[in-house]
Amino acid sequence: MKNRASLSVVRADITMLRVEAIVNAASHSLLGGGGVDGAIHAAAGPGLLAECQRLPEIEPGIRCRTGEARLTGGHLLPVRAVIHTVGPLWNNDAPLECDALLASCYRACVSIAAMHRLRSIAFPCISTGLNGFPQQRAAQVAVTSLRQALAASPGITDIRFVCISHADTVAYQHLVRTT
Ligand code: AR6
Repeated sequence: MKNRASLSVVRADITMLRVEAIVNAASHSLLGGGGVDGAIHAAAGPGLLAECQRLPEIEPGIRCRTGEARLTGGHLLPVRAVIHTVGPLWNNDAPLECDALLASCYRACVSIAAMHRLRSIAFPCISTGLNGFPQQRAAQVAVTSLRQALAASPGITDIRFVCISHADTVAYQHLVRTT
């Protein structure tokens, strides 16, 4: 099946975007943290934290495993949904395992978005902040895994890569053109 989703790159604060869903680079507890997670919880307000607390724990303190995704409402954000995914911590000794877990995050986000008929999704550069994943490598995994996942999800028409840094913006623009 062919998906003609447009992949674009935007340099912005993800909490300002008007799309149907934004992706959060969350922690296992889904109860907030630093980086983009902190920004999303701050902008969404306490209703988001309360909804996350109601999501079932798989194990004590763990609501989402690395490479998986969970969906909540957008609360005070201008979006219908927030897709929370837990990216891998970069490990120099296991780069391919890290790549696979990061690819799994992108696939899981597309899958849950398709299930809820969300057509436009904005992604941050998952794992490249506090989790320490090398930026260029993460960008390559993001674009490749999304292109593959989108092929099976024709309802998703608009993907935005949201970058904070100039370096990420340039890297994604190049990869979106060439991958
Ligand atoms: N809009 C878009 N991108 C942002 C924003 C924003 N408002 N704020 C930061 N970024 P990080 P991770 C970028 O650290 O590496 C948290 O504590 C940032 O520049 O947010 O996956 C969680 O609770 C970087 O490029 O996420 C987890 O425990 C990218 O978002 C852990 O950190 C990801 O950086 C997740 O770490």
